[in-house]
Amino acid sequence: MARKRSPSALWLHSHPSVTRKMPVCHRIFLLLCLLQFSSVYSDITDGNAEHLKREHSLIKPYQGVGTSPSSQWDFWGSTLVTSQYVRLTPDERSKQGSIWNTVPCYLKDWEMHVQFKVHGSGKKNLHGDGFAIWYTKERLHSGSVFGSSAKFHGLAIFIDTYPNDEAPDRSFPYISAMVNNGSLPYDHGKDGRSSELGGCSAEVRNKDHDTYLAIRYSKGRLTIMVDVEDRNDWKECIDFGGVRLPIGYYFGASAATGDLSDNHDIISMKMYQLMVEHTAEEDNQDWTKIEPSVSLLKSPKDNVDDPTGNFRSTPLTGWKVFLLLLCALLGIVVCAVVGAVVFQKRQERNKRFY
Ligand SMILES: [Ca+2]
Repeated sequence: MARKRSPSALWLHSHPSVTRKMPVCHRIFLLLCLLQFSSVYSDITDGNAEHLKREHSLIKPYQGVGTSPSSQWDFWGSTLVTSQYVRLTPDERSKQGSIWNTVPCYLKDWEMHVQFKVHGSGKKNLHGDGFAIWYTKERLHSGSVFGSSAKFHGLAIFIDTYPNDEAPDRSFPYISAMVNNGSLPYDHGKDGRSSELGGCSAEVRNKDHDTYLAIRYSKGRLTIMVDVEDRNDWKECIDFGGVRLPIGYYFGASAATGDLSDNHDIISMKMYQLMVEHTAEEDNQDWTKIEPSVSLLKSPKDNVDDPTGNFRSTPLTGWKVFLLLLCALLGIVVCAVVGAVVFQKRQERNKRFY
């Protein structure tokens, strides 16, 4: 029953009601089974082990949320925090709201699981606009992109429920990702199509069951998965290599309504650290100074055999320099030998003429 591509610990965290009802011996058995699964899972994912980071997580009953200096999350605009959900916007026109982690995230490899609920009275396409999950330099900046700032630095995941651009090849709701260094505009009229990394359609509205989104960032690879069909199964939405994001940015969520509206509720945001080994070279970089960017030289599929796509442009390592020098030296030797032979033959020819 464990969620596909989700480790055992996460599953226990996200389904506490299941374990609560079990006798102790069954719980131990389940834990052992899941630990076994976890070790298999670890093998699949290069030894990753996940840990919940509470300082970056938003969990019921949201005790760390508020305006006090010690709070780990604060909020803005129409956001309403209850004991059961964080409502970014109500099902009313022209609302904007957001919630932001006050603690900057210094994890190099992470996975964020978001449980959300988008619901409202609007039928067919008469609802909007959607919500966004952010990992950005800026926090609590109101703006025109799903209730947050348009000129952001970092990563945005948009869960866009309203098709502004009535393109026939795309069905809504549509989930997309965008990486920005503050210079790219988000084109609402085109639903951000020109600046997106990729995306997928997902039926996320008015579901009776729980709906989830997972964002994984590890070694320059951004993967977004959705679980909205009540199958306890992650479905891949976006998988993109060559994504560079710094550490020290903030997680947040925001939503907006316009002429059309919806309730945009966040039930939880759970942040897990991924235990991934980095090379000494990667570790020696100043990760706070990385500029958010995406290498578009390779398609995501090409990056499969190169998990360190993030560091493709780093300086050459020692053995690569040695190989290059060796090649250069061999080239010089070959040229010298050929030159000598040609010179000698010419000399012989000249001697014959005299
Ligand atoms: Ca839209």
